[in-house]
Amino acid sequence: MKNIKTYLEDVGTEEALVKIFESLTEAVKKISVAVRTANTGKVGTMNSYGEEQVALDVFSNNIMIEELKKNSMVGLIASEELPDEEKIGDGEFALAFDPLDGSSLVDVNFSVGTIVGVYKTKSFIGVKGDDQLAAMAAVYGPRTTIFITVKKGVARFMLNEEGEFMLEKDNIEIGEGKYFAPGNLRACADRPAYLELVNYWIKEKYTLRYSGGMVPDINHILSKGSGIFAYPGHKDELDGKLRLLFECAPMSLIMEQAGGASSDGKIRILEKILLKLEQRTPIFIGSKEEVARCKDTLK
Ligand code: P6P
Repeated sequence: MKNIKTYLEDVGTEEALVKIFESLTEAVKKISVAVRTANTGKVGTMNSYGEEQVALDVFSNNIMIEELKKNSMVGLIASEELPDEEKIGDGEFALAFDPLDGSSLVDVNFSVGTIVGVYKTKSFIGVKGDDQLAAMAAVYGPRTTIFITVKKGVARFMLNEEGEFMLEKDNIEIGEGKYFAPGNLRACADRPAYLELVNYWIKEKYTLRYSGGMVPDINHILSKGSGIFAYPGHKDELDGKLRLLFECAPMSLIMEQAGGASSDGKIRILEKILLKLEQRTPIFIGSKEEVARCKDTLK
């Protein structure tokens, strides 16, 4: 069984990027412990979206930054929990991350995740998801697993008792199948086309797999090899809720590298140019035919 370092070297990853993943996996291990033990009380602070931060958001963000500061390959970071991008070193790599996506789900003991996109850039403004060199999505569930892509396919690793992430499956392929994760169902109230789409999946007897956590919900698609995750906008939030830089771009790179698709309903998520750090986007991500169905029904 391969660990991450062996896998990355075997697919010909540049040494500097291997070192980046060493820091990321260290951070994920520490966040995994924190999720299981730390308090989830509110800290009375707000992130730049006006969302109250819970102790775990801040704690996970600090863990990530602490690990990345030790890595000479890292230069710029941006976090969903920080108001702006920050230069933390002189390295050539820039990392954008959501350190604990779905943190509000921890106190009901649902699975949550960490999402990271890796770039080489002096600023995130103006980048697009296709510029990413790598992406990672960690899931803190009954097991701690991570999906990784360095744009040579997608592999899944599981944290073992020795604290090592071991390869479970590589060359992950997304086909077609009947799982659906219809987010923002509230939008059905003012978007008849979304109601039509959800009704299609129901009438065709698709299996519902929706937890309210983007990472575990998309992890389900990647692990089962098919399905669709949708989070459309609606009249009060035309661009939906999910962030392009911190959530949608990394997850879309992983999905496309696994042979799936990811769209905002019109264009590929990975083509969208970042105009502001907090930019949100609707997202339809998963099996190619399902993403096409979303685009056709909602256009
Ligand atoms: P809603 C979690 O808060 C999150 O950011 C994503 O992980 C998840 O897909 C989405 O929001 C869920 O949003 O509107 O269903 O609570």
